[in-house]
Amino acid sequence: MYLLEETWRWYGPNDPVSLWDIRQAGATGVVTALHHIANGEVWTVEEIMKRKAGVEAAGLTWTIVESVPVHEHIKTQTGNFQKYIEAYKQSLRNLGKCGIKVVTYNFMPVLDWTRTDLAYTLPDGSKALRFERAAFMAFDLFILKRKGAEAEYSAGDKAKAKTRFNSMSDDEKTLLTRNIIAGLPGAEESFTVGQMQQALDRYKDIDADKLRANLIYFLKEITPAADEAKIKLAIHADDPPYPILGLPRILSTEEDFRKLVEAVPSQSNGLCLCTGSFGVIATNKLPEMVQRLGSRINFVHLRSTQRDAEGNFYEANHLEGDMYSVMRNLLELMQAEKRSIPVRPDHGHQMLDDLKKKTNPGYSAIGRLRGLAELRGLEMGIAKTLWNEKRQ
Ligand code: DNO
Repeated sequence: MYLLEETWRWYGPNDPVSLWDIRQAGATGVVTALHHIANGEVWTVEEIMKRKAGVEAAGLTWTIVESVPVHEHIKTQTGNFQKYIEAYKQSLRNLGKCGIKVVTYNFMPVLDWTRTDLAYTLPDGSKALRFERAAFMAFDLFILKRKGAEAEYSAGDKAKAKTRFNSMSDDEKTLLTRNIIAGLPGAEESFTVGQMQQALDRYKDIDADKLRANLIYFLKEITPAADEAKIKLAIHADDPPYPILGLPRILSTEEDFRKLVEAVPSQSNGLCLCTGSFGVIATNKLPEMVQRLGSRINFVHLRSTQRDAEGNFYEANHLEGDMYSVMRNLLELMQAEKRSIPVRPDHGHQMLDDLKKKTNPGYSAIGRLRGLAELRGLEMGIAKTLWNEKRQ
């Protein structure tokens, strides 16, 4: 029987969560990246092997990278973008030589994932990540004072943003700004307010169609290298999956992903199905996406987002939402395709002893341990019921 490959994201030797912690959580695979290598530089075989040896010394495996960052020049097709594409191909070849099987990446302009609140207290006292639309609009209109922002919001939204802005203390404004632009764990870029406007300006003539065309160009260039290196690519969904700061979005729905596959059918062109990111849009039906996207799913992030009609969301416990059906469909897919699919518990709550520690937002140990344990139990319950199989 094919079961999920349980993995865990690790930020490298500086991560407060150690490889042994990961092993004790019961994961077998580590998902990591060479964060010390500048965006756009080639990952050498030597550096990859060094990291791999470290992971293996703790009895774990490293077959998934999250992420090899895509340089902003590739997304905008400006400057020396072709040089960065060549470097990307070389990194893929080198990763392939070292036994890496999956490379995760994203094509979000300027910012990787975005939240307004990294310590949203839940009724049980644990802390979750949250995106609050009014706070985000307040940042956009009154802190960043983005060019053109005024014209993009309705009068009602502007009023909400103003009220929210006026309710914040100076410290809260500073914290909000830092949460949005200083880069969350794993983010490839980090900005000051001044630099942020410049970064946004680079997209002033790039709409969603143009950004998608640039992504397709990039995929046409790199998929032959990925195929040759036996690497599967896994593009991550936009997070949040709607436009922010006037920037275009191109991977927020199943349809968005289909467009990429139609343009670049190569088998290495695949998806990182992030249930948390896609789950923010009510019309993204996650269990059906598992069934329909099937062989294109190269990696899965499992978490659950609780959204409301305003566009706010927070990260709930892992099993909330319809995680049962997602899990059941993943199990069915794995049996049909005779392969094990790697998953990781995404963004745990900061809880218990971790509340006293400095942790990477979303990536503290205990919350993810809870998430992984619950997901493993759910998987075993379904496997035992439907196939009379259980995890050893
Ligand atoms: C956030 C992560 C993202 C993801 C990248 C993939 O927690 O899911 O940072 O790693 O978008 O390139």
